[in-house]
Amino acid sequence: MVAPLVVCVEVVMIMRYFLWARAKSLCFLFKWYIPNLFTADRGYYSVETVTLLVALKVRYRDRITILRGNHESRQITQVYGFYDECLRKYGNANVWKHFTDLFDYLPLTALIESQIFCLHGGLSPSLDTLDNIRALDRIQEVYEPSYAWSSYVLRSHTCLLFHMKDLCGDLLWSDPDDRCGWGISPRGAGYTFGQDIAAQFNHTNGLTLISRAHQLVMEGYNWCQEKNVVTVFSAPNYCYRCGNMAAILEIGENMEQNFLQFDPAPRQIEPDTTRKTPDYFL
Ligand SMILES: [Mn+2]
Repeated sequence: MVAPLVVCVEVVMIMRYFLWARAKSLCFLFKWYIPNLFTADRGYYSVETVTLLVALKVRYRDRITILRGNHESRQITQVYGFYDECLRKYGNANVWKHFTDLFDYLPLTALIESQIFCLHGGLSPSLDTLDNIRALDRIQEVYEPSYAWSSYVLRSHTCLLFHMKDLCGDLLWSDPDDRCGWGISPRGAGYTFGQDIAAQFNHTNGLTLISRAHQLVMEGYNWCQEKNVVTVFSAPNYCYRCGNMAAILEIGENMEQNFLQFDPAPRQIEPDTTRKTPDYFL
């Protein structure tokens, strides 16, 4: 990726409040636009959001990069709303099937000017270098949390297929943590990694920053691990009730970083749905 560009994450509801109105100018104002990554779940308009993003990708394929997130899988979308929404709006699961097939082809990571490493979740103890990540066979379903525990045990000695699946999943599920080193993630998938891990990864790969999503942050963005990692979250008032601000990250021509924060648009009439908001908030 070449700067200038915009990094935008977790746009589950952004289309309704922001992207829909601003998409055209975003596309034209900035050379690249990176949803990093949208979550195709948990909004009333997930199918419209993902349709718009894919349409924009088709129209401006060199200017938009869409990365895969932990919700872009068959299992997770069946739990958190995307499957039900497709069924409700189209009367069958075809649209859901086509989108989830498409998700298998989304890249897991992106690199801006060889300096900023973008991905949804975080690092993996088995992937020390960018070349390790490039070598992954990523075109496949990624694991879901319940599976991850068993695969954690299996990882050391069983088949390569499981191993690959796990490594792709780590990139979508892991989180930074205050504790040093690697830790078991409370999510039941991926790992937690400390500042020492992030600093070492950045040093080894000649990076200045890891830009990731995956965790709600009240200001829309949050620096951590001595500025080795930034979390960017672009869905205001997440799940229609978290009260958080959202942010996107502009990267200028000289790699200068500027966060743009925004609130949700005023609520209009909610669609007629009885969908229950899931407990899972991360
Ligand atoms: Mn996530």
